[in-house]
Amino acid sequence: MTSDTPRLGRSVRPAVPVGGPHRSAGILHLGLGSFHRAHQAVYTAAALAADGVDHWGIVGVASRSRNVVDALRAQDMLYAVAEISPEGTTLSIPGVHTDAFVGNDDRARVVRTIADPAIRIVTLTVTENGYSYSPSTGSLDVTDPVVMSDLRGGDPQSTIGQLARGIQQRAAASGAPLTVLSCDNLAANGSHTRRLVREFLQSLPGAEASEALAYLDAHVSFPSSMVDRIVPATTPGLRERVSEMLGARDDVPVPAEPFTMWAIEDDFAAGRPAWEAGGAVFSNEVGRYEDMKVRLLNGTHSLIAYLGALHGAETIPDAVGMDDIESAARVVLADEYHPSLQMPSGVDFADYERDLFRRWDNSALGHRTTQVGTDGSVKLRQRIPEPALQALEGGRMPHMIALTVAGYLSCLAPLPGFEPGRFADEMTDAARPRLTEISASARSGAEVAEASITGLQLFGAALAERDDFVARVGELVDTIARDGVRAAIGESLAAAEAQSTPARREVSA
Ligand code: CS2
Repeated sequence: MTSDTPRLGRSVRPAVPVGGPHRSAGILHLGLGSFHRAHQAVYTAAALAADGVDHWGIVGVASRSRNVVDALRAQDMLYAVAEISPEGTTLSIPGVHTDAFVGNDDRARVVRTIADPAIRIVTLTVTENGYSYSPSTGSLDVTDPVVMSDLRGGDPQSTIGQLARGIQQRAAASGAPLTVLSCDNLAANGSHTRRLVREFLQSLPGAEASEALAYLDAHVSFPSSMVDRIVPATTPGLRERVSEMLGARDDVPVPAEPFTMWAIEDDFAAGRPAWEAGGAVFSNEVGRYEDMKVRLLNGTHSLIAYLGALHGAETIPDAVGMDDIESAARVVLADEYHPSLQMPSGVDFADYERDLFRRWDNSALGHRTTQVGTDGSVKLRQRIPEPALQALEGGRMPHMIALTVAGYLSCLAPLPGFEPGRFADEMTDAARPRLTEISASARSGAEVAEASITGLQLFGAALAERDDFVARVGELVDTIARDGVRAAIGESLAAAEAQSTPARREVSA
């Protein structure tokens, strides 16, 4: 790229075809991060190209950061998606966004846009962290200062507050039907979002919200969806490479793996784009898709990330390339996550597993262990409690899930004297300050496990009561600090093997 390379825009002709332009926006998207731009935007581009109807452009809202918004505006709302595999990189430019703004800078506009009858779908990728719910109860966290302030009035800052206030305004103005579509890795993300918005409205004083509640129940649908595509963070190197390939400067390209999947409940109150044109599956088994993905992919991903970081692995392919981590990943996936779920009809476990290992092996993608390990307190809350509890109730210790939690705690709440390394140090997490406090005074793994799993109920109330699980995690935290992560993996694999029934051992032999 040279200094006279033109900026990407509709008047320059980049080396790949450009979608759109689309003028009307039927969709408001909250959470203009990389995932949305490499997933939903790509499906929307395929839908619009297939049916040629121009009423589903997307207005994107970034919660705080100006970077993406400013760059998109300077590039006529265009950016490239770089599909990266060891075989090479291919680019596409979805071109489906009609506008973008920063929600925190104009909170009233977020509410107003949700109320605008021209908007018929509000989609969300605000991360597991963005739903303002209490991990121990699953209900709206009314003790969160942001939620408290949003409930008092004024322009709301939380996503749930914005949805509730927007729905309230919409009910009072047009009363036009609306769909709210969560695209985050939360189990039952549709009904979960509905519940939180309802709880917000119900917490308003007096009869302020009764009209909105009636409207919500009658005219707003909350389909669940399962989203899947590995999207690492954008690096300066990628910017340079994409700009060279395009012959135009793109400041905000997004990298993504070739694989992509979207399963959606077909419950749209006011129509939808033909996302199936991009390969989306409309299904009444979305719950099964979600459990499959959140446990098999995300749950195992967490194990790979924490053990990998402790092993000094910078990327997921580096981590899963280590024999003992690969074995641990295979055991957690097949013996602890798989038995906890029912696969969706037509999806074969062996094929899905094979695909996962191929995807994690994609060394060209540069997906970092730090990125997957970030926000573990909210992510693990979605991934581990159900399968762990099911195993425990069946009389089996989920050794590899316990090892995942021990890995997480060793990264975020290391015992005094234990150095988890820089990839762990770089993981950010809302629970970090509380975990740091715990680790500062802890004398044993048991104390760390007890204070976090039982005391903070980091993984919900039910797991907090499983003393056997808490004790096992504590032992593994000690082993990691004393003998290293290799020893803990070896010990866990041996314990898992010893626990498997003779029949099972015969089958796998
Ligand atoms: C990952 C996910 O960061 C994480 O926790 O497990 O972001 C994962 O890459 C995506 O869910 C894949 O669809």
